Amino acid sequence: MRKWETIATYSDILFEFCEGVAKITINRPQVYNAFRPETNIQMLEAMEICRERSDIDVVVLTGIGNKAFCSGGDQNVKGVGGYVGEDGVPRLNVLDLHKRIRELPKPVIAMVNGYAIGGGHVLHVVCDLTIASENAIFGQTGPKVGSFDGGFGSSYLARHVGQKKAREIWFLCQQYSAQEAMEMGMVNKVVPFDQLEDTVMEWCAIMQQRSPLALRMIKRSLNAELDGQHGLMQLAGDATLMYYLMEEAQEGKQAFLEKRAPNFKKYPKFP
Ligand code: 1HA
Repeated sequence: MRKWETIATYSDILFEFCEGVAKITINRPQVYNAFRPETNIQMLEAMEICRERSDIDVVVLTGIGNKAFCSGGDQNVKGVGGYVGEDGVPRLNVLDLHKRIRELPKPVIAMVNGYAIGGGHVLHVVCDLTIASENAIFGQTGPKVGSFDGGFGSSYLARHVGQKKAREIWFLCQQYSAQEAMEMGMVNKVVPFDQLEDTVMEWCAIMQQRSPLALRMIKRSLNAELDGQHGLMQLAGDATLMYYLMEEAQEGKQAFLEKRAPNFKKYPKFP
């Protein structure tokens, strides 16, 4: 039996840790795990903790129960200009979460346990990997309910399934089985519901044996191809990080502090 320890307690999510894996579970079963602004604020905070804690190798995003991963924005609080939080302010702050998932220098797996619909579908799309249970159902609803996500929810989706299929998904707003979603290329693996978490944890354990810096650079590189200057900035930031780990960079700082000219000649130049 796997023992999940609570990392922090929130009203809308569970945030737990086990064997180097952090699990963020949307915990709003009464609305099929739809999110409201507070849900996103809490997920953003949890993601920041995942970034900072070096004992967290992989992050898993899921929904509570066996009905829904996430059904998108909570239609009960959809106001004019966004989803209205307890502070009365309308927000579209799930977009901040998309950026955070992509920027996290660690793999993020969507563990899709039921409906991934609307903004909930976009959430699995932005994760690095998606493992779904056989009962999972995928689809967009925007044009049916008065919304659209022209960001990662469409352009990145098209990278997974191709332009024609992405247009079909958005224009028709139909639902797709887990098997269909896998055949389209937006799901990595489909398993029976009772094997979902075990499979996700097996994939996490495999990635935990890989070089974390190599995984980080691969994630950054795959993002950079699509994310323009922002993606290049993230990749370049990690190049700087690696340079700082080298003696050659230390020599520059050391020479400055010792008020002498730096001697960079002693370091190898590769062809
Ligand atoms: O497009 C964006 C954004 C774009 C740009 C920037 C930011 C964005 C942020 C968000 C979004 C969006 O997410 S738009 C799309 C919003 N979501 C939806 O349109 C999905 C609405 N839900 C459904 O289509 C269906 O409920 C379902 C396909 C997920 C499940 O259908 P089913 O099995 O028939 O169950 P159903 O009875 O409809 O739902 C179960 C319960 O969950 C219902 O509550 P109950 O009557 O039992 O009290 C239902 O009202 C509730 N529920 C489901 N989804 C939502 C919801 N309540 C509020 N909001 C929901 N999204």
